[in-house]
Amino acid sequence: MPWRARRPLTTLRLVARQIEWLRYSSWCEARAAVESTPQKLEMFYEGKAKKLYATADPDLVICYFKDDATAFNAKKRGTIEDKGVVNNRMSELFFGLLARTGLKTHFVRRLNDREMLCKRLQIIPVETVVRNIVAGSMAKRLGLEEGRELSFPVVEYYYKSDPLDDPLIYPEHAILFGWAAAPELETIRSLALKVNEVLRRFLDERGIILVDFKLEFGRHHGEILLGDEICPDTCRFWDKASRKKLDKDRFRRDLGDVEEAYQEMLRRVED
Ligand code: AIR
Ligand code: ASP
Repeated sequence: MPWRARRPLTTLRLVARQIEWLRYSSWCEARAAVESTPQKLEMFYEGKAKKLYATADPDLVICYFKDDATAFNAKKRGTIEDKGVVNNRMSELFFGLLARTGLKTHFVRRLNDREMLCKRLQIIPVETVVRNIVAGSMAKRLGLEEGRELSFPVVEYYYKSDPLDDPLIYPEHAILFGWAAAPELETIRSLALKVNEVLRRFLDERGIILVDFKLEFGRHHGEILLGDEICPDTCRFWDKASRKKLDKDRFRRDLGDVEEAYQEMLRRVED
């Protein structure tokens, strides 16, 4: 009987198909697991506030946010409890906001409380500072009182060098010494001013004055992307009503309530 002869074959086929399906679904599960929690491989950089780890994908890195706090080129050291958690979450929110306005950043997604997945950048050794109000080193260098409003935002460049204490430079220096090409600096300047516009408006609606901030940029497959972090370590935030400082100046200047200021800023940004 032909049906009898075919029966075992059909069963075998079914079993084979089932095995194939099981293999495929476990492959899918494994792939999804890798995609959602990429493995941290070797740590290839440790800075003052962050550690960077390689992943199996050469284009992606995991950035771990520490609680360690330093100021004045690490001459002052300490810890700010849960700073890493606040900076990771706040950077996620700001990078997300910037992405929605078409600004490209290294941020891919937040993985957990202290880690985010980022595109691997070749960091340009020039720190870009945008200022809306006189404060910090600008007040000191020019003998001006902190708090004076600038009639237009000023973009400054600093050479990223610990042994030299990140000196202020002219953009020409960056071009001359090969730290960045002229068109790259043009892009950086216009991106920094756009970031200023977006963040300033967003923070103003939340009762915060964006006094100044520092950005770092890097190269990624021929494109300039915004890197690093955007948080109370890298920005000056003042409460609009009371002018209370809600950033790392509380740590730098021993003003107290450091942790509270970081948490308060996160609450305002999450609102
Ligand atoms: N900044 C500069 N280097 C490191 C950091 N975090 C930031 C400061 C401040 C701005 O750049 O947090 O928001 C200007 O700093 P300064 O010290 O030049 O006035
Ligand atoms: N974090 C840097 C340092 O340790 C600069 C600062 O934030 O003051 O010098």
